[in-house]
Amino acid sequence: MSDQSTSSSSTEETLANLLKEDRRFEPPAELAANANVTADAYTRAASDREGFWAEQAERLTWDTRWDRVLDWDNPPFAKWYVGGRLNAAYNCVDRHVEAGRGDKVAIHWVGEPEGETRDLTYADLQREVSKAANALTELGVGTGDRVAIYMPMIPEAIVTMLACARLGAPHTVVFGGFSADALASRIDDCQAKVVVTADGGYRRGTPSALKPAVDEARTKTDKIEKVLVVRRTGQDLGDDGWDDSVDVWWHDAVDGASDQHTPEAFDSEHPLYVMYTSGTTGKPKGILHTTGGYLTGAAYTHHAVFDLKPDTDVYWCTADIGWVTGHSYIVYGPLANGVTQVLYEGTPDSPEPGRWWKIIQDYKVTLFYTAPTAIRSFMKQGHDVPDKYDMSSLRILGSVGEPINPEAYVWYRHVIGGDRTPVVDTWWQTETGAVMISPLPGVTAGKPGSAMTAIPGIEADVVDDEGNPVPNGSGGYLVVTSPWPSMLRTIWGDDKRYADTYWSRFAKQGYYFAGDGAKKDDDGDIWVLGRVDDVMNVSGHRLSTTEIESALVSHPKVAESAVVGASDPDTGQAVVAYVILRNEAGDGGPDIVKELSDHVRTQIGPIAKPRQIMVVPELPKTRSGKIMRRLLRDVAEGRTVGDTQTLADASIMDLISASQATTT
Ligand code: 6R9
Repeated sequence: MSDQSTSSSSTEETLANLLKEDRRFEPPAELAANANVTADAYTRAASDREGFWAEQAERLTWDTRWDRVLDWDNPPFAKWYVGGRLNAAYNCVDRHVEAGRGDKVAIHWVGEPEGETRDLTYADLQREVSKAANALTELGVGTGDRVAIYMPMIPEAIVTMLACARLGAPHTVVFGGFSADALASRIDDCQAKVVVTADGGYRRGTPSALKPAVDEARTKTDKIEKVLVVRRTGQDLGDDGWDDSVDVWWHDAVDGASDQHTPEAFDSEHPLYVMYTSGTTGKPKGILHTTGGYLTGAAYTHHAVFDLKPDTDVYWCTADIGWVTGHSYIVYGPLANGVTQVLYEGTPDSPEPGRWWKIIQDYKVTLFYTAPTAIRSFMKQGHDVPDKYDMSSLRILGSVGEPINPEAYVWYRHVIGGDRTPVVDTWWQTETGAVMISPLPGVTAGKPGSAMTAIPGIEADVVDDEGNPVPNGSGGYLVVTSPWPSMLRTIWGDDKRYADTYWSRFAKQGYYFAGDGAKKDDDGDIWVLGRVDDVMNVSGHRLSTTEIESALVSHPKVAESAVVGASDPDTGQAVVAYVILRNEAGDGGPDIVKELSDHVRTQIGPIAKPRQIMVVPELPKTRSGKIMRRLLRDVAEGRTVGDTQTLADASIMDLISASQATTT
């Protein structure tokens, strides 16, 4: 157990450490010699960006070609491939069958219970997607209708997403770990009329129910007309667990449906999906992606960043389809590129710690994409476990979701990649739709901890408060300086919030503000430092402080709360909550911490559960009443409390620091 993950207690320290980092990893010669994308792509894209993106769109099969690459006449509302028409599902499935690759495996599905596997070829996928599209039509889903998907990692989840895309019915996938409340609010916001779910899924060896959360969501929103249910675990749904007027079994509706379905071509700007993500205010934002530009971005980046060779590579992305990474890099990018990929249902260490490495060995995975939080948890187990497996098939490793610490990067490359494999640290967001900043595996000499530079076709920079580019060696805000095909088009139903959130900060320059802080090193390479707003990143998942605060305040004993993200060696950041109890609640009782923690769990989901809850007498506020989270973060991370000058009452921090010892 010599390998240890490192975490620094403050941004300053992190920066200082990062800048001492001088290890470099050159691309392997053979990879460089055969790379899909070479260094000249940067200059080609910079000299004619729209021409470059027109070339990338040729990766797709269009029913009608576009007549204009980009319409940016009314910023920040973009239209890409104007006039073009295509069907996303046709591009991900049918065209591969038509090209004679119907027998190629699209998905090697691995269930969590050992020995339970299923392979789907592209021809299988075409039949399944057609059947599901026909069944959804029967249930009343038409073009433009929204469908919510709340499913475990089973092939039917991908089939449903593609069936929706085939019908032009935007899907909204809600992570299976989210609660009934979170599900209901998302369904309400985008007015989804059909929900596709399963009785449950396997987590750590036991069936974990999903359907009851949909039933509960139906008591909180009246939008749901039909619920289509896959029988996955066969668990008992209970006496009240089925409503014949609403619930329909997948095996009744889909299995018997016709496997013939003609895909219709939709406008390039037709909505493809809405994905909810945390914002700085309480309500999650429904990020809207459309068809032509998004699919172009997903397919191109998957080809470029993973150097994908569809005839020989076996790809595996461990993300859940409930997050954007699952959308762009399990479903749309890889399938548009005709890849063979692994889809794994369960937890990384079930039933044994080496489960992932065994899957890599068994399926001879060549391209592997995961998150720093997973890498850090494996580091803790040491290298003995992965050392037992033959992972010599691997040729490129990817990382996404949060900054990867240099030690985790080096461990990943060394222990998992046998020192052969480039590590691509890919920076992007739900909003960007596809990878924006990343090394190119055949071009870039990687620096552990740096996402390096914007990929060809993308223009990003680090700017100061005024929007001026910072010189090398300085930090600032990460911005994207020109529109890109897979950019979000708006926030569902709220154009104003879209413009305000992303485009008002640097309105003068017309830059997209990502909400992340970053640093340019002496070579001009980019090091992403994390969020500058009140959004936390826990295990690579974005959570808003306000959302958790609202959940806490909805508890009858809580008067006020403040939530901060504190650095955590395992999860990157962890949720730390400070609460003031209502007078009538007294000291809250002996179980107050557990009570509140369970409350957050049911309101939002287990992922939002605070690591620590502190009952405090007061919260640090400025004279204008703004909570000074910076000071609370100091306490949570065990630092000396910083500058308290602007506090209305400076003695409050002593009270809070004293409370810490008693209530964690
Ligand atoms: C794809 C995804 C986006 C936020 C983003 C940033 C953080 C993602 C990163 C990274 C440093 C990387 N982030 N990748 N930070 N290095 N390689 O994660 O989307 O869930 O929307 O989160 O995640 O803070 O702003 P999303």
